[in-house]
Amino acid sequence: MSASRIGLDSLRAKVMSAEDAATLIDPGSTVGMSGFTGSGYPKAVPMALASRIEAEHAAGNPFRLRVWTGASTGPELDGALAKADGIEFRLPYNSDPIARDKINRGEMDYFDMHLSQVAPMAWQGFLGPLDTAIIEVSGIRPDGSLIPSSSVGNNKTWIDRASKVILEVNRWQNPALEGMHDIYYGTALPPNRVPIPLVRPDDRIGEAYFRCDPAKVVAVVETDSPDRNLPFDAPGEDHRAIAGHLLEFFRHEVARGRLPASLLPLQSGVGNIANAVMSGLVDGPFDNLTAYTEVLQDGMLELMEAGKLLTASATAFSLSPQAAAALNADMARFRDRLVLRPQEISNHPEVIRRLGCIAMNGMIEADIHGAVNSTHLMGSRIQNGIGGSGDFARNAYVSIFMAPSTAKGGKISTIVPKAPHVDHINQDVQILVTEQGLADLRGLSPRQRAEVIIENCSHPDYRPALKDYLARARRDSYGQQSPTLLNEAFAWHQRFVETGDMRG
Ligand code: 0RQ
Repeated sequence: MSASRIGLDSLRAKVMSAEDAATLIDPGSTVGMSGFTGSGYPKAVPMALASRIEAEHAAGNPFRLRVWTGASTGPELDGALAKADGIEFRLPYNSDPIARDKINRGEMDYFDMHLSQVAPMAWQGFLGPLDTAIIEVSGIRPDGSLIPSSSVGNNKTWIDRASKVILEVNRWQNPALEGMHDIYYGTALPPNRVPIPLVRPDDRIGEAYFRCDPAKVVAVVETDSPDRNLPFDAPGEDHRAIAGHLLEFFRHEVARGRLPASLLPLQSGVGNIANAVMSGLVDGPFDNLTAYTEVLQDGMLELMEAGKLLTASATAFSLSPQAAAALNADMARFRDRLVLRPQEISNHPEVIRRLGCIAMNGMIEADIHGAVNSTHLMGSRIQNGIGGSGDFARNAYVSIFMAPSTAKGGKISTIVPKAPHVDHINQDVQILVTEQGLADLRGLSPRQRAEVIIENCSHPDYRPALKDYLARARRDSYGQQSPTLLNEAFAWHQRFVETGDMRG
């Protein structure tokens, strides 16, 4: 690789192999990694670290780490370290299957937290000291400042808080990313906090680079490795139906004067439904859209290409290989319309509330009173984590959750009598959407909500049983604010655990 990506001589002198850099990390230490939904994560040092950990374990030496990230990363990080049994504790969001398995077997502790709260909690000292930051960047400037790569996440905080810093300079990242980032250095601890001066999604309030004291950098590793860009499935019939209901809802809200014709800044979760909604907007009647969100997926770039989306702010890209190639080929044109920020700002409750975001997130299940579970299967097994869904849901102008009405080939209803795990209380859930229809829960009591959710959102295979449950709960429940039959509330989940099917 050309040396031009490392513009500071004193850091060029610290270039070494990933294997040598991995020896600088002590067993039991806390490591803050870059990376957010498969982009911008370090790709070489974690793999070398995993090999070292395996060798230490083979020699009978314990070696496990506490790992902090932005959100999910890639198989070369979470997968490799979890496989080596090298992670004893992890935060804040994981979607790696090997790590998920370890967590669900009780072999790894996982602190699942709101993404906006990670950096403040680290600064407040609530998470303990941070020993080493391992950060992917796309370049080092002559003054030692760092050009971020395809995600920002918590990198600013890890670089500031860590005792030592290891940099991976990834030549695969497009040099034209330079200038797209907005790194805000104005946050503080109470009682010294001031308003975040961001009033439009595309406002730039910070700097294009990370500040970094070169004296803290103990190693620089050069890489040329792609982000883990996975293709999206083509939207299925259910996904298209959900998108259709949502677009109809937006039309209705605009017609009633409750949303402007260009809507409000969109936040869209990860996954196929979110992508299908974005694709639906391409053909929809809404123009001059904006996005204030966490990750930029293919659908957002399509909307931009179609001239519908003016600007978008996020903390990371999460693109298919085709979309990444299209972006890379045309980065200069996109650069002025895209902003990547630290996740404490992309997900900041104050900013989300001020902008009036339209939050659209996936869910595992909702109960008939409108509480939503985004994280746990059958009440106990983690799927991914709450991610940014809570940051956005509570503070949005409209908070929408969506899922197909059944999972696992119809053996699971995603509308249930009671959610055995709740991430979003009913006050944070305003709209529920399945392929069956949309339930507008704003202004409804729990008793009214139950009727609308069952009628509009549940699958016909489960609707009679839900109606029967509700009728009996209205007759026999201890109270009538949120009618519940305690001895039956989780019976469907129990049946699934025992028989593999919620249906009786
Ligand atoms: O299982 O993988 O074994 O087939 O859960 O479900 O249908 O693929 O849905 O990819 O949209 O994910 C809530 C997990 C939905 C996601 C969740 C099973 C199902 C499948 C995945 P398999 P799908 P999606 C900003 C917003 C939290 C974070 C968030 C998520 C697997 O949206 O992680 O919102 N959200 N962040 O079969 C048992 C049920 C089930 C079920 C689905 N009721 N019971 N299993 N499944 N429903 C972005 C970030 O924060 C980064």
